[in-house]
Amino acid sequence: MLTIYSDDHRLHHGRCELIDGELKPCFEMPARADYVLARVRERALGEVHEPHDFGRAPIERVHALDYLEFLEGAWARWAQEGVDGDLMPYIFPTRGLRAVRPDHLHGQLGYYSFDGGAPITAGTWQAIYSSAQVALTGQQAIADGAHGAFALCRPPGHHAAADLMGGYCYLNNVAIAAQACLDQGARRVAILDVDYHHGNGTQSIFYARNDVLVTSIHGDPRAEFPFFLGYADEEGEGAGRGFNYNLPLAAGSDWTLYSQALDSACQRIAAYAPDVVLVSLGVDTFKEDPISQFKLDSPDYLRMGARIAALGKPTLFVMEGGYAVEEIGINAVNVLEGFQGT
Ligand code: OKP
Ligand code: ZN
Repeated sequence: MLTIYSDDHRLHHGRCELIDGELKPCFEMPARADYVLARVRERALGEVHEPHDFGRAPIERVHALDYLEFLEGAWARWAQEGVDGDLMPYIFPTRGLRAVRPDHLHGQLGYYSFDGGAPITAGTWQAIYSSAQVALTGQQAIADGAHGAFALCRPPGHHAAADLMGGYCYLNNVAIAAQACLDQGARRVAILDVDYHHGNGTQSIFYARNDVLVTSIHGDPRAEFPFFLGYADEEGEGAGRGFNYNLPLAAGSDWTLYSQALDSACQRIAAYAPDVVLVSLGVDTFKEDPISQFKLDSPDYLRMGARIAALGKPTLFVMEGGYAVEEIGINAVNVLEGFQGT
């Protein structure tokens, strides 16, 4: 299977995130992609290609122009203020405040964020732009006839909405790839999000649409980030009613429980009869993931890949989460090898 990878991910290296009242090193770090790429090579999964540059147009199909302009220009504005730290929001237009777009950098930062977990650094724009191009290049491989491809995206994307960053995400790579499939003639696209966290951004982007089925298995938002979306009763709206399928699971869920949810998601996807399947591949469901509460073990990821393969559809895997454990390489590549049956 072809892997798409860009070294540009290194240009995004946030210094810290707020954890338990302390600023600690970001879990979403460059080493994550290194682990995964090293495992791709160790297992000789296939060729590793640089992304093509498809420009901004396919990104603009998903994200608001003002949001993109803000992301691209934020660091230069911040640097003018002569401050040393990463750019992080500290106020948000929540209940009782107005969702206006102020002039001040920090007002706009809060306007375009849903949490404080997506720091902007000097290289963030280039890294997120390239991460989206990685997804688009994987999409092109599928459109050109590959049965499977792996977009080794970093930063991840599934929490990013049309004009909101958060949860380590800025541009929604899988949504950008899904839209590109449609723009090139696909009629129905299915997204299967197996990251431990609910993909609130992906859900929100396609919530009122029936040309993208969004299915997600994740930690129950009553007890897990992102808390404010991802419940089972969110089924889509308007034309999109019935085209969003959430499968929240309790903390401590192991493969026995997980595989039942995966079966349900795959049955829903099969009934949709999509032209293509896009997998938001987070491996933070691993039992030793430092920020997550599921109990999947490494061999379970082979089974996950095999179950996805049983759909029999062209499939693009888009890297999402999985944190600070060397096993993220083993687990991510196990899904791909399970898919290939190798
Ligand atoms: C991104 B992805 C703060 C914890 C915040 C954010 C998790 C983002 C996960 N103490 N956690 O879905 O893997
Ligand atoms: Zn996650």
